[in-house]
Amino acid sequence: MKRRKFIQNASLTGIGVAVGTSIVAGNSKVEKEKELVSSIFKVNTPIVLATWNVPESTQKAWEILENGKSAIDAIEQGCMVEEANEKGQSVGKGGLPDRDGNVTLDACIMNEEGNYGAVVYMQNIVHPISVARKVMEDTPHVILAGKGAEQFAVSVGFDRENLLTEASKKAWEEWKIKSDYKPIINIENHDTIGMLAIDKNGDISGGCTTSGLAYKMAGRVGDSPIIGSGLFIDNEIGGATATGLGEEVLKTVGSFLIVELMRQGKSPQEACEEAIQRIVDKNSDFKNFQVGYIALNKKGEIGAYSIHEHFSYTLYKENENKNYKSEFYNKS
Ligand code: SD4
Repeated sequence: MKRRKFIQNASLTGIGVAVGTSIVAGNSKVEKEKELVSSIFKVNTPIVLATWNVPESTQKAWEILENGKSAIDAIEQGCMVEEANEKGQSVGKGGLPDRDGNVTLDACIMNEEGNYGAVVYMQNIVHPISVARKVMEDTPHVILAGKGAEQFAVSVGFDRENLLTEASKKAWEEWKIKSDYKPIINIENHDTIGMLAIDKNGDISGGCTTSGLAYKMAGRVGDSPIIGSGLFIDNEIGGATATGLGEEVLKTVGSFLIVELMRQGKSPQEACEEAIQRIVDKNSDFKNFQVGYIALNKKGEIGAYSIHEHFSYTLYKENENKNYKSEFYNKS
């Protein structure tokens, strides 16, 4: 952490510049700053926070962190649990298809160094979060799309698999009878998984993975794999991730907005509320769609807020893995 930033943070917590000055006099300035910051914040790590009711995913991520692994490993493994869960109809295998019956997946991952990788509109691969990590780590690019993403995945060892399950196919066939194309306000307990984690070093990473809106137009890509919209991490500040109608998250660059609001001193909760307010202010029809955000800052504080009721999040902290109802805007 840069000294200027440290002093800003220290004064925010009531520790004056005098403390900052004594650090500079020391020999190992960086180490002393780190020690002091963690003693000030007393962050009880690790922490895992995810959208919706996904206790198996947060459990997996927590186990990885408890074993001393990095937040990025926890994010990948935690998200993979949902991607492989065929009952979850908005992520990975078993995800609801587009209007032509094709399951197309979007995912991204971002680490504590600000590196990011994503796949968009990818078919036939169960774990887009892992392919996104490979894009981040093994290519000079940040986003691969469609056939190219699939080819890359196969080239690095992923198997092709049909992602349309019997249940999803049946749901699609029933949908085709009316072909009613409206964004659905999610009132289930399960959806796109966005996950944020702090590891034992205090580093933050995040990921987001989805099959996107059910029965979308072919080629449609949502917010989930787009940096700053579905996910954003700044290891000096914190992270945020989104679920809901991706078009509205994209137009307001929601996750980046939340992280920037936290940088200005807002709590994760205040930042999530302001990001939802931006969407509501710009849309007189906000009653017809849902957006939900979660956020986590460097101090281990969390926030969650949505337009409508029934958004929830799962928090694994201090040995407790629990699902909570989110606060929401529309009380009418
Ligand atoms: C999308 N944001 O593709 C995703 C879908 C989602 O709850 O999160 N649904 O727009």
